[in-house]
Amino acid sequence: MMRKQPILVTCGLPYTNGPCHIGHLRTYVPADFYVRCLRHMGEEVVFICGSDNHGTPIVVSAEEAKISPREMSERYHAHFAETFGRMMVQFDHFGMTDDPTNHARTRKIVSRLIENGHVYSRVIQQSYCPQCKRFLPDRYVEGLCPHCGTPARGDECDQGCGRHLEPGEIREPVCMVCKTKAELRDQEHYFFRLGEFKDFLLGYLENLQGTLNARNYALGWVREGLRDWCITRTLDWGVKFPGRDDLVVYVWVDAPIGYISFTEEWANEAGKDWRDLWCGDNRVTHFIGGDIIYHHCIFWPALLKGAGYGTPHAIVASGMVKVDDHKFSKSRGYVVWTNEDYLDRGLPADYLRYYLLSYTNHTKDLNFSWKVFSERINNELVNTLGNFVYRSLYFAHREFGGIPDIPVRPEVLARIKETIDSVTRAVNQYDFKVAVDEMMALAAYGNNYIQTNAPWKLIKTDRDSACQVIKDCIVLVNALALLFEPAIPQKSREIWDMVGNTVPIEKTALDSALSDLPARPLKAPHPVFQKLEDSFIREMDDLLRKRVKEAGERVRKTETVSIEEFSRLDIRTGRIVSAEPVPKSRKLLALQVDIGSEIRQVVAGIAPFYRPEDLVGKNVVIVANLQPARIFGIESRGMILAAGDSASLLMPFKDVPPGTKIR
Ligand code: B3M
Ligand code: ZN
Repeated sequence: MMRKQPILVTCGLPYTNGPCHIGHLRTYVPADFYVRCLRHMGEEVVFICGSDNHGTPIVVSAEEAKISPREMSERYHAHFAETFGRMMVQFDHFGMTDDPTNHARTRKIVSRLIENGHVYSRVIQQSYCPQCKRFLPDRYVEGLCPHCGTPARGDECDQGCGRHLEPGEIREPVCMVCKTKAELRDQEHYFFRLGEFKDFLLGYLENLQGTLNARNYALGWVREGLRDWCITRTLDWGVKFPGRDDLVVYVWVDAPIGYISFTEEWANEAGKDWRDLWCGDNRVTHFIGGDIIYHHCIFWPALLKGAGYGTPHAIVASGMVKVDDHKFSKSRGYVVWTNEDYLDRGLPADYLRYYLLSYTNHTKDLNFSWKVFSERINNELVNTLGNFVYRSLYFAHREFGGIPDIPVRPEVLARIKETIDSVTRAVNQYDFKVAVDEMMALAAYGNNYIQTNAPWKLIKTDRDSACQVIKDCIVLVNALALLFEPAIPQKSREIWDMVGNTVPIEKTALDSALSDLPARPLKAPHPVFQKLEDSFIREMDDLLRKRVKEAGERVRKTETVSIEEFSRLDIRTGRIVSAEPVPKSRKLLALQVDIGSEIRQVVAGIAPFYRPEDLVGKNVVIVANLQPARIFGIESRGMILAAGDSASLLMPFKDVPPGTKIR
């Protein structure tokens, strides 16, 4: 029989311009879980990742920090390598896209694309800042999405429809650095004939393995039609475009090529050939975030195909992260930092791994809240799994000095086999939640088994039966350690050691949990899982809330509105014709206001501060096109402007007729 190739698993490459957060972990933890599962299932797996060092986000951050992009990249590269280690996400190699291997591989692939006729040059109009005197690639420019009108950055409508934007497409471009209105200037750029790959992609995507969201989104986009893709940028930082020292390739060209380069680097170290993993009918499996499906399912396979390389076997795309039910956002404070907020506070990596894996299915949105986090950990890891493990081991040690000498009951092994089978099935379908839930269901079975058989009572009347129950429980504990290892590697290993195993847990096949355990003495066990205290969780929750509040204040201070946005407000002067208290309300007055074109009814919360008769005849300022609202059953169509807690009414300095526009 021909040996199958090793499976190559990769994770999307983190940009080296900011620290690791829960959004990163949403993809890396499941990938690491998958790799560990496959290894227990007897597969040979190579697990590769690296940092993404190019592109404007890094140049912009480096400029702000007054260091070179390379320095910035090395700093965050080291940070990610260390943080992944702390989270037990263990890559076989973690490279850098700015290292020589990737420069060489990228230039080779791009040259091959040129030779094969897939690249052409064209003069296009690109945003240029007359103030900074430079072209504005990607994140250097901000404006409005040409598709949906949402504020967007140069290469991506990240707040709106999520579409990739080509150079020159963004509307109302503004320089991100100095906020000057950008001009359009001619410049020669290179394009990849993506449109020619339509039929190839339709066929490829039909057979693409992985999660359905990746395949289906990509198929939809390909059917909508593909435009040629600009693959150069006017920038110093990056991989030089072959033959043009003034241009670099777009970061989304050399970043995925990093997957190949890092495999090369790993292979050189390990004495292997990278081609065995990439060529022909490969088993390359990319784990990515749901926001970069386009890049991985369309650009990337087309590039590989055009350059004569094998194409990926599977794309596994995760759902996005929410924090406290809000869209994940660093600038708005809805973020959990892996080190600062979590690991540095002494929280176990395994707890967060468990939460990330079991909260929801891999392709759905995952919500993080400290409250739900602590409930899940306390109920499941501490009370179900932890309790069962500790009670079993404690009893075995106290009554029998270790694993008792009696064969395990066959129905217990059969129950373990059921779990192994369903876990295997779920993992093969990238259904990591189902896999982890099956594991926890076995722990619940164990808990129930020990509870109903109550060996602590049984021992007084029937020592042999108690011995049997305890033996069964220890076999279950051992199986649980092995099964749970991919999810909670550190805790599992502690349990594994307490059961007296000497073979390393990572090197043990899942099927070994189907055999009985030999009798052996055990040391006294200790509880492996510690409960999360309410007071601690409240503290974490307060911290998050405080951060969101501060971020809100910061955003309000720095957020600007354009003159166009401002002019959408119809603000004008008005003269109060009458004022009446609103029945049953202590705060409200119903005002009739002459706004020039008509008399408007406006409800205002100013009753505590003014006597109605003092208001009549006064000139005020009103927002006339506010959406109408019903307040205490009375229609209010507009808003009177007032300052501060005592509602000091804004009034025109000089007398002007009602309806005068405020500008
Ligand atoms: N550096 C990060 C992202 O957009 C980006 C991934 C590259 S994967 C080749 O999620
Ligand atoms: Zn858009």
